Amino acid sequence: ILLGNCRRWPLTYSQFDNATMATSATKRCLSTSPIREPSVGQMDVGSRIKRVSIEGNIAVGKSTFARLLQKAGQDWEVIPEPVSKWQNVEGTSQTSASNLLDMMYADTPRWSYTFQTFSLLSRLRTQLQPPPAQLLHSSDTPVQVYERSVYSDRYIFALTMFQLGCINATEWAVYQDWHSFLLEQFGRLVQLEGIIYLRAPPETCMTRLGMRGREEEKGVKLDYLQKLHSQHESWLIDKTTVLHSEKLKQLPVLVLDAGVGFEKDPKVQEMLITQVKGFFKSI
Ligand code: UDP
Ligand code: D5M
Ligand code: MG
Repeated sequence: ILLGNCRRWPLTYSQFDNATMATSATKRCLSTSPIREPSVGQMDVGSRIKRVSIEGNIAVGKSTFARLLQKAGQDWEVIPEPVSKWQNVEGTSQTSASNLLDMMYADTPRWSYTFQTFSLLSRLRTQLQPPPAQLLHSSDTPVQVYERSVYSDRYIFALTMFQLGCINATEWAVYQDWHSFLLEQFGRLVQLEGIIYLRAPPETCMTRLGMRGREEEKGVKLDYLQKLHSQHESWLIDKTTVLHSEKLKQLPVLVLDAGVGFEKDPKVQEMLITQVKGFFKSI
């Protein structure tokens, strides 16, 4: 309702938007195999590796920036958001596949809570995967960079859906209970060392969203992007969002100006990548 009301079915399912992102990381985050228990060796590796998420509004340019970052070095692995998994939820022997992203935008109050359960599951699965051996061999200071995180799920989207009335009070209470429980259980395996915040005016994001033309997002309104922008500002700039963990409050945040178009400007790209490299060293 708040995001538009457009039922379209069936859809063609798009894959990740660029073949360069179809790395082993992509394959691992799309995998439906069960979460592997980390071995003692992996726990040691876990303490050497740094984890960072790229946060920002819809269509601000996270995936574009992630691709540039991946091309700029070997010391990090960039892991895209599993959007295609949300667009193609595997069916069972009795049911066919479905597009949960489309369902969520078409009937937001009905599907928001379900979307949050699946989104968190897929992000947890991604964040729990051990780094590829190649990354550990090629770098003394390896970094895993995620497009969004289990934290933006909760403090940006789920919270916004609750505030807009698309998740009711009971769903919100249940969500927070199991979100906190899961993060307590997985502890430092999913903890981040830093956040990169790609920041741009919601109007710029709206223009970029239109240019990208993702079918499911056709009904998204500027109001929604403005609300998500305020939510990012409260969490990452003003620090007024009530968070479940003190450690999360203290996380270093690198704010990058994504309002300046960087996609086709090598100078701006270089400036942004230099800031990121400095940030990786500092955390
Ligand atoms: N884009 C742009 N200028 C930029 C960065 C991105 O025009 O400096 C475009 C990009 O080509 C895409 C759209 O903005 O069509 C959204 O980018 P992306 O998918 O990277 O955004 P995300 O949703 O991942 O933040
Ligand atoms: O984000 C991909 C798309 O998925 C975009 O339409 C926002 C939506 N998204 C991502 N996570 C969530 C949660 N947790 N709830 C609701 N909607 C979500 P993009 O910014 O294009 O990379
Ligand atoms: Mg993206």
